Amino acid sequence: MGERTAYRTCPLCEALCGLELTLNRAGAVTAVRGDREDPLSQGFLCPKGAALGSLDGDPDRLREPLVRDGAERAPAGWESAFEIVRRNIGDVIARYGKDAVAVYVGNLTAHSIAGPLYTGAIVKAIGTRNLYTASTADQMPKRVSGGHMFGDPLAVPVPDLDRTGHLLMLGADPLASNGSLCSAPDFRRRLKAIQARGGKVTVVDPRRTRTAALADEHVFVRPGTDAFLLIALVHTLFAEDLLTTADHLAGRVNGLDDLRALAVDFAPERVTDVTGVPAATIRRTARELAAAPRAAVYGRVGTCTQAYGTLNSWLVDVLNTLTGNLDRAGGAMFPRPAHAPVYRRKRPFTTGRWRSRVRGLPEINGELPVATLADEIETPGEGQIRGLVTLGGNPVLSAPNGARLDRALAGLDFMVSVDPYLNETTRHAHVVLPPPRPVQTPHYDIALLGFAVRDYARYSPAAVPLPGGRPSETALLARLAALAAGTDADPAALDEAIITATLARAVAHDGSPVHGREPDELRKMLDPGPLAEQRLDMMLRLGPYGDGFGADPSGLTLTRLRTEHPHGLDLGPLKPRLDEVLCTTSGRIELCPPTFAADVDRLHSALRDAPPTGLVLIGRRHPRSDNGRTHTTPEPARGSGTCTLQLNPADADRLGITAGATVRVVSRTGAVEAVAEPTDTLMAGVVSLPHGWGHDRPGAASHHPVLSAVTDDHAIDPLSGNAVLNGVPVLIQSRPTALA
Ligand SMILES: Nc1nc2c(c(=O)[nH]1)N[C@H]1C(S)=C(S)[C@@H](COP(=O)(O)OP(=O)(O)OC[C@H]3O[C@@H](n4cnc5c(=O)[nH]c(N)nc54)[C@H](O)[C@@H]3O)O[C@H]1N2
Ligand SMILES: Nc1nc2c(c(=O)[nH]1)N[C@H]1C(S)=C(S)[C@@H](COP(=O)(O)OP(=O)(O)OC[C@H]3O[C@@H](n4cnc5c(=O)[nH]c(N)nc54)[C@H](O)[C@@H]3O)O[C@H]1N2
Ligand code: SF4
Ligand SMILES: [Mo]
Repeated sequence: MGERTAYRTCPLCEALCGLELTLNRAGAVTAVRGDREDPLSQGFLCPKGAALGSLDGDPDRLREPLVRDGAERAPAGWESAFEIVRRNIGDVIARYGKDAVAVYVGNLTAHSIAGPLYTGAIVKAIGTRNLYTASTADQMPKRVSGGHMFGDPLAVPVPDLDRTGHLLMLGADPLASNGSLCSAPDFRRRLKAIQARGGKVTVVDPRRTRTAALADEHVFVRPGTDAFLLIALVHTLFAEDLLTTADHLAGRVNGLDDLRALAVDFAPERVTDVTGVPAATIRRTARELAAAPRAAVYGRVGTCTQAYGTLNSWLVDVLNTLTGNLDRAGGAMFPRPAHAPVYRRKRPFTTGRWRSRVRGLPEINGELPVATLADEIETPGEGQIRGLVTLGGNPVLSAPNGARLDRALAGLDFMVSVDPYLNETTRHAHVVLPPPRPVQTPHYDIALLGFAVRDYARYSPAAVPLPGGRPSETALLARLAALAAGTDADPAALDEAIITATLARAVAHDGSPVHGREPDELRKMLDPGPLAEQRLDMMLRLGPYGDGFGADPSGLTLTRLRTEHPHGLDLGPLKPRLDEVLCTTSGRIELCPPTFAADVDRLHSALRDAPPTGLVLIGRRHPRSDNGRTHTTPEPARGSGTCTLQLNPADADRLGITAGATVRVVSRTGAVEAVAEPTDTLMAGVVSLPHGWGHDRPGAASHHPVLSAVTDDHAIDPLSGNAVLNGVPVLIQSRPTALA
C-alpha cells in the first residue's frame, strides 16, 4: 500500500545495470529488482545491487555536515560549514600558496553526474597542481597507453564481448567485479555466449578465479610478469608470420618495424622462467589469437596495478592491432558515448608538464601519483601540502601504504571531504559535507558510458525529492568550487560560464552540427532543469546521437531520454570509429612509442637477473564487497572466511602453516595479521588478501587485515605513476604465540 516503482541505474559498479526500485510512502527502498526493460542489463542484478536499499537507507549515512574541532565532532548547518571551508581554504592558500591545497578524487565521483562535471572546476578554482585521484591506483596505464598510441587518454578500446569469438583476458575477474573499463552487465552470460558460439575464453591470472574457472583455459602467470608474456606473444606473431594485414588498418599504423625489432629478444622460451608460463602455451596462445576470425585481448586491474602497468596496457592493444582486431566488430572497439561530441579538436597527449615536489614524479593526465601524496604532505618546505579536499574516496584503504597516509592526514592544517560517511579517511576531515542518498540523486554515467559494450544512454531522475535546504551532490561540488575560488560568487556562474564557452566553441567549429548558429538561440533551447542537467542536455544534443539543437529533429535530447526512454536507450552495437578517435600528431596508430620502447629495457634487465623466488602478494575482490566501502554496507560485508590470506598448499606446507592459523604478512611498509586459507586456486609463490577491508567503525579496532598497510608507496609503474598493488614482495610468518 502506498508503494511505488522507480527506475534508475545502479550506481555501485561499472556494469551500469538498470534497477526497478520499490519505494514506500516514506521514500524508503523496500525492494530492488533488475529492470527487465533495460536494453543493456535486461533484468540482471547482482547481490550488491540487490542490497542497494540497505545502503540507501543506512542509518550511519551522514545527513548534515560534520565539523571537527580536535577530537570533538559536531553536526553543523550547511551555511556555517561552507563558511568554515571558505575561510580555511582561503587561509591555507594565503599563507602557503595554491599548491598547498591538494585535491583527492575517489572512484565514487566517476559514478555520478556531479564528479565529472565539477571536479575540474574545483581544481581550477584552487589553482593547485596537487591533484591526486584513484586513477593512479587503478587505470592510469590505460590512459597513458591510449594517449601515446591513439593520441587521446580517453581512447581505451573495449572488447566487443557480444560479437567476439575469442577473448584473451588478463588480470580481470569480472565474475567478482562485474567488469571494469568494459561495462557489460551479466558478464557471465556474455562469456558463456562466446563459448556457445563456439568461441574460446582464456584467462591469465595468478589465481584460479571464478572467471578463470568458467573459462575454457586458465593460464597461471606469476604476478607482475604479464609484460614478458605479452611481448613474447608479439614476438611469436612476428616470428611465425601470423600478422593479419587487416584492410581497415592498412596505412594507419606507425612503428611496425621498430616493434618487430623490439620483440626479437623475447622468444617464449626466454620468458618462461620469469612468467611461469610454458613456452608451448605462449606459442599456442599466439596462434589461436591470430587464427580466430574475431578476437579481443583485454587486460584490467591486475595488469594495470603492477610494475609494468603501461607496458601491459600498450602490448594488449598492440596485440589487438597486429591481429587486425582493433576497431572491428568482434574485436577491441571504441565506444561512442552519446554525450561526447565527436568533432572536438584535441591537444596532443603529453606527460610531465610539471613534477611532484618531493620525488620529482611526472604529471600524467593533469595529476600526480597517489603513491606520493603522503610524501607531499609530510615533507616540509615550500609547496608542502597543508590542506586537502577529498571527493568520494577512501585513500587510507585504497592507496599504497595507507597507514602512512593515515598518519600524514592527521597532520594537515585543514581537510574537507565530500562523503556520506565517517570512515578511515574522512575521520581526519575538519568538515565532512555529505551528499544525499542515491535515490535522491539523478544519475547519468558521464564517466563510464564511454566503456560500455554497446552504445547506450540512460538518465535516471531522482526517485525521492531532496528535503528543503539539503544540497544535491552537484550543488555541493559547484558550491565548493565557488568557495575554493575565494569568492562568495553564485555557483551558478560557473555552469553559465561553461555553457557559454561550450556553445561558443560549438558554433565556431565547422564539424559541429550547430556550426554558424547563434549561441543565444541555443542557450534558450536547453532543458529547463537544474544547471547540471542543462549542461548534460547540451552535451547530448551536441553528441553523435544528438538532435544538434533541432538540426536532426529525431535526435537525442535530455528531455527525450528522460521521458521516452526511462529504461535506457540502446544505440546499437559498437561501430568502427578509428577516424574519429585517432588524434596522434602523425594521424596514425603509434605502435611503438619511444617512451614505451625505452621502458622495455626494464624487461631486458629483469631477464638478465635470476628470476625472483620469494612470495608475492596480490589483492582480490569479493562479489559482495565494494572497494573501501564494505564496512558501510552491512549486508554485503558479512560472510565468513572472506578476509583470509590465501596461499598455495605447497607454500603452506613448506612454511608449516595450517588452515585457520593466524599468520603475519610482512612487507617493506608494514605487517598485518590474517587467518591462513591454503587453496590450490593460488599459484605457488603467490599469496592473496582481499582489497578494501578495514575497520568496522572509525575509532574501533580493526577486525580485518588492511591490505593498504602492506602495499608499498615506493613501488610505481614509472610511465603512468600507477601504484604497484599486485606482486608486492612479502614474508609470511607464523604468529608468535601470544603471551599467556
Ligand atoms: N565486488 C566488487 N566489485 C567491484 C569492486 C569491488 O571492490 N568489489 N571494485 C570495482 C572497481 S573500483 C574496479 S576498478 C573493478 C576492477 O575489476 P577487475 O579488473 O575485474 O578487478 P579484480 O576483480 O580485482 O580482478 C583482478 C584480477 O587480477 C589478478 N591479478 C593480480 N595480479 C595480477 C598480475 O600480475 N597479472 C595478472 N594477469 N593478473 C593479476 C587477480 O588475481 C584478480 O583476479 O571492480 C569493480 N567492481
Ligand atoms: N591493494 C589494492 N588497492 C587498491 C585496489 C586493489 O585492487 N588492491 N583497487 C584500486 C582501485 S581499482 C580503486 S578504484 C581504488 C578506489 O579508491 P577510492 O576511490 O579512494 O576508494 P573507495 O573505497 O572506492 O571510496 C569510496 C568513498 O566514497 C564514499 N561514497 C560512497 N557513496 C558516495 C556518494 O554518493 N558520493 C560521494 N561523494 N562519496 C560517496 C565512501 O564513503 C568512501 O569514502 O582503490 C585502489 N586500491
Ligand atoms: S553488477 Fe554492478 S551495477 Fe549491476 S547490480 Fe551489481 S553492483 Fe549494481
Ligand atoms: Mo577501480
